[in-house]
Amino acid sequence: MADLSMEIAGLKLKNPVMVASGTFGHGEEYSELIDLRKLGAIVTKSITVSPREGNPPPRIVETPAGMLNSIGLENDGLKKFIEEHLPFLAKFKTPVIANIAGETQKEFEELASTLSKERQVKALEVNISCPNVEHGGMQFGCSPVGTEEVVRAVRAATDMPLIVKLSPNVTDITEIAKKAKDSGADVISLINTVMGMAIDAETRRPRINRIVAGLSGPAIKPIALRMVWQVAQSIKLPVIGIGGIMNARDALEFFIAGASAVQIGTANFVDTQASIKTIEGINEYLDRKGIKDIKGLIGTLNK
Ligand code: RRO
Repeated sequence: MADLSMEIAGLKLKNPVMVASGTFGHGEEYSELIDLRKLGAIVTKSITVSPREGNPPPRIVETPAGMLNSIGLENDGLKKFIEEHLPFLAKFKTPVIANIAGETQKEFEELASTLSKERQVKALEVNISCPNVEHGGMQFGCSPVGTEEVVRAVRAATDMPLIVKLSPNVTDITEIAKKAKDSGADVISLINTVMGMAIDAETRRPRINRIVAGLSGPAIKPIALRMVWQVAQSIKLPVIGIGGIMNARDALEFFIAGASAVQIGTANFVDTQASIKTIEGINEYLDRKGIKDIKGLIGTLNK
């Protein structure tokens, strides 16, 4: 078997396959369906300082080759995460990456400094790319100034590996990635969802209550792959590839494009075993190709 272990900015992973934020809750439900110990890391649903109910329904709809969501950051808040969800996740010894979302710079600081004190949290993923909220989210991640503001604040509040998750809803992704790096990011993860919408022609009503929502799934994979490649070419930071990865073959494309790890998101809703099958499929491919270490595949696009 090939070596799948990976170290990204000090974050040690037994394999480079994570489950993506927002598609795995805090692992409780999935723990009955898959062996969480086999995962490279678990990225939590975004955590906010206060609990949030999220947006009114309907807030999820299936689309050709994907889905739209407008959850609106529903979560139990920071306190409950630390008191209830984190102790549960800690039992599995799989690294926990806490995804954090603030409406303001101050909230990001509070989330980062509080979670940094938790031994079980091994890294932070800074969500500056949620498309479904009035304040914060994508507003930060779609401007170099907003990106700098948040990343600097979080960097000052933590020594943990800092992953910054970018939005694809920008003209030049490399400009935002560079700004995140210069502001203190250790790792860039991309992409969050692509803004989209769906209409029911019979009723002429939007299929999602908030009308505009975030598109994920296979439909966005070529966009994600292109952006991962561009960012990996333009800055010297590890990149985590996210966007429509359904199986090992998709994941391998991201490694070849320059990703050091991948996250499985929407695929979890289609097949609860998708992440485990992806790990197995990567192993099979490496063995078949005679590649002894996954690191030997990263950024090896034949042009
Ligand atoms: O909760 C959401 O609506 C949501 C978030 Br925080 C995000 O980062 N990306 C997304 O598609 N939905």
